[in-house]
Amino acid sequence: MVFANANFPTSADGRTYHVELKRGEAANRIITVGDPARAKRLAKFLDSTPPVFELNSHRGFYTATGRYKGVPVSIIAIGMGIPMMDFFVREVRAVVDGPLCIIRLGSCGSLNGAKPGEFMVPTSAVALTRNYNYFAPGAKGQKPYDITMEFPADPTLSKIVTEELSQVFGNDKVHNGVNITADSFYSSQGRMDDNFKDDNQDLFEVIHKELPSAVSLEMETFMLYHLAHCTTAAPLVEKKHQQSIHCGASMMVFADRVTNQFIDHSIVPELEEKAGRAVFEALIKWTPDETVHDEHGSVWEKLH
Ligand code: R1P
Ligand code: URA
Repeated sequence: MVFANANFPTSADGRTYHVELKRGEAANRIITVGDPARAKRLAKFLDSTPPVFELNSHRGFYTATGRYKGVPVSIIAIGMGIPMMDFFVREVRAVVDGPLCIIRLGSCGSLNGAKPGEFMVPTSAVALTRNYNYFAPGAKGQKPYDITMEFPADPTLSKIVTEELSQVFGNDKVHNGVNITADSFYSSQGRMDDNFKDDNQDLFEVIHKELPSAVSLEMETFMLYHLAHCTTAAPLVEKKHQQSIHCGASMMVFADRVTNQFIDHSIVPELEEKAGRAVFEALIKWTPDETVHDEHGSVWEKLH
């Protein structure tokens, strides 16, 4: 395939380089997940008409677009880590007109005593990254890990997601607070690994001291909140410097990092389905205040 424009590679028919979506294949409302199996589980809840559009990109992104209770939505599985969130948000932003509402349904570790099977809805997120310079030959006077400042979720969206999950699972099972997005499942989440020099034995103490309101650890939410904060006007909007991405996140607790308990994976499919329904309900409650992508010629167009 030939891609024009090294700055933002795009194929002749308008597909982006990694996510491979073109205009009319991603809706303004999106649920993003890590695991493609989770995405396929949620895609089953889409209306039967129009038929669900599915696309597997050569770089491992999976998209399903259709309607949920008549409202156009996409589910996009991105895999794991900060760069995958960056690819997804930028490439989808490039092919959708109007504002975007993106809600992540992920998994995480808890720091606040929340048990496996409970939920986090982070009101803000920081990134916690390995300071590579600290580990360089001859390096001195550095800290092994860095923590960024907080970037907020859309407060209205977080409230709706919290309410919808609470209705299904109960108020006491849904937690709000600051999420930490780490650049490793291992070193920068404080997991010990004798095969590497990680110098992370006191990482939880540092977190408790510098960020006492931290409740969860995972690997993508910060980048979603950060890019939403940094986005400029939507392509159809004339005003400049106006954020065009509204974002929120919800994560199932898979690991209790206080007691070291890990989720029994046999309960995950049902948990994901119930949570998925709740997140769909939140997503369709979002009301855009600007024109959304034209349905004419899109994969969610209702052909009569
Ligand atoms: C690690 O196991 C993965 O699980 C979490 C982390 O953020 C990371 O991507 O989220 P997902 O279940 O959405 O992938
Ligand atoms: N995902 C993470 O990134 N960390 C955990 O502990 C569990 C899920």
